[in-house]
Amino acid sequence: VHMTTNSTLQMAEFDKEAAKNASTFAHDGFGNATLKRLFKKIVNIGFAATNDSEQLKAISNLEADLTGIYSKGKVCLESKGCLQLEPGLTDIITNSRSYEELLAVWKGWRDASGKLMRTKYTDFVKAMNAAIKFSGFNDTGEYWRSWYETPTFEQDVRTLFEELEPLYVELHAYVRKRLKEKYGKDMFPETGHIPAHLFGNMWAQQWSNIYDLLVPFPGASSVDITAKMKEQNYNVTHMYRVAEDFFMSIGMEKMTDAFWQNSMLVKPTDRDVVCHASAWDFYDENDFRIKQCTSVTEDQLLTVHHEMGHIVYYQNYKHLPRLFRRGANPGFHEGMADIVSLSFQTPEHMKVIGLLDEVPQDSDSDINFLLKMALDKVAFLPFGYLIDQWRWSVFRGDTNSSNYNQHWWDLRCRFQGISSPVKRTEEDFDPGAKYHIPGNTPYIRYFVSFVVQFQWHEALCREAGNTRPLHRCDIYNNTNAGNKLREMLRMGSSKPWQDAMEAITGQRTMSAKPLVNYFDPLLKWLKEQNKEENTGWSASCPSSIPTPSALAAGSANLFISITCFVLCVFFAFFQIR
Ligand code: KAW
Ligand code: ZN
Repeated sequence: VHMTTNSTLQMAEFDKEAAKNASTFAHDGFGNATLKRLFKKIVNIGFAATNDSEQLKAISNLEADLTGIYSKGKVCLESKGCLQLEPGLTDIITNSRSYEELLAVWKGWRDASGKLMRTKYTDFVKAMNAAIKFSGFNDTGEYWRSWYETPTFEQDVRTLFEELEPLYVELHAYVRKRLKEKYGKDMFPETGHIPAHLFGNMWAQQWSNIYDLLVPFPGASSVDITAKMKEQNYNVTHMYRVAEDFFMSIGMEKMTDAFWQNSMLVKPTDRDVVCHASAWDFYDENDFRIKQCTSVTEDQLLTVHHEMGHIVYYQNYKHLPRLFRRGANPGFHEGMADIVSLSFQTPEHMKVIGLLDEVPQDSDSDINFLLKMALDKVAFLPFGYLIDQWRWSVFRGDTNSSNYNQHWWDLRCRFQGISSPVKRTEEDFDPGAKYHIPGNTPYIRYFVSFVVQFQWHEALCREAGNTRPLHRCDIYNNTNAGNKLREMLRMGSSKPWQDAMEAITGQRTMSAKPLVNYFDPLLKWLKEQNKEENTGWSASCPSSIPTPSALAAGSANLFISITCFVLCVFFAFFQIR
């Protein structure tokens, strides 16, 4: 979380002082495991360990500059004037179905954000790597990974990803088939990649906004939540009340008065702010806040639940010493933030809150629903995996400013099976167009979250005595499930995450199985749909890009040919006469 450079330096002074005091104790030999763990955290001060305060200043200033560029970014379009990412550009990417308009916004955002960050980001990496050496880490990536307290962490996430890949590949093939029907085969490279700007999302990370183009059974039930929300005059406050009601129904505390007074729930009109949603703990057991430029859409309603999930974690571990007031690991905080989304989106729950009139019971509607969920939860997996593959490689020095963008697209092509719709070079810096790069927020936590949230959902539904299939389970109103969840939350980071995992699931490891089980009926259906398809894509990016100008050139050629033909016929006619 960003702070002013002055407060960063003051915090570093405090951390250093505390670490110095703590190291006068032989804490490695402490018999009390919790106390020992606390001391370990006191002495592990990250970047603050550097002996060069200029380095810390540089880190803090560069981060402020980078997020500043991101939050000031504007794209000017002939038809719509100048727009910021939220809500203007996001609205177009979400709703436009014009290849060229989408392309203008996609490229425009990258020109207005990432492209301006390249030198600063290079300096940023240098400064962080230099500072973190003082804490005994080889590079910043190694430091970030240490938060997972698992020596095999890199290998573990790779294994999880490989278990999930077959499901993603089937989803990808189905979506590609349907998008070709919509935009024309000509617009797709031969290599099997899908152009990155067609997914209803600026980063192609979640695809549910183009559900309307992909509905498996148009005749069966599916809902347009955004439309329903507008119809029912949802406003921003109501969205937060709906989320609060869910958490309270499973026995969690209500939001504090300070939350309602101090949060920033709508975008201010008088200044540029960082609109990317976040949740803040002010460490006084009462002042918790959300910062979000909330608008009335389905995506935003889910983000409201996500951010409030972070707050509920804060509320449950507020009794612990400050250094234990964290997630069991960063993936756990994000998992907690998303756990409710699995119940909330079920047709059963949509009916309860009045966003759906009738709960469908037929299998066609079930496939519709599972596809919608997969467009968020499965489509995200390679994206969630690859962001820090890129960053770890940068921190390690395997990737540097001469191949930043090249390596980025290598990963995007290889893992997501998507390709850039226009030529990219090392003048561009496309990683910077995603908030977490300038914001310096690690990303593997979201991959971990998307795996563990299904493990927890399965365990909580068992606790709730659910008898429906996993994807139709809603833990709303179930305090047994809530109590189980609380057992984990209230541990904060006072125990290794394996203990927290055990408290809720009875197991001590991450597992891809619950996610795979959840989507099993959909996987069968997708395989059937893809029987005639060449699933998959080449490992490397396409070497040439089909572009609208090629298409325009194509139609220009056609125009010339037709004109020539007409003229020829015309002259031939006169010749004959
Ligand atoms: C996502 C996207 C859409 C729908 C659901 C989703 N679930 C997860 C994602 C991915 C990711 C994204 O948008 O790419 N989600 C977010 O970035 C949500 C923002 C956040 O809540 O995770 C926020 C990010 C952040 C971190 C630090 C400073 C500023 C923003 N994280 C937190 O607020 C937070 C709170 C407590 C502990 C740790 C992080
Ligand atoms: Zn989050």
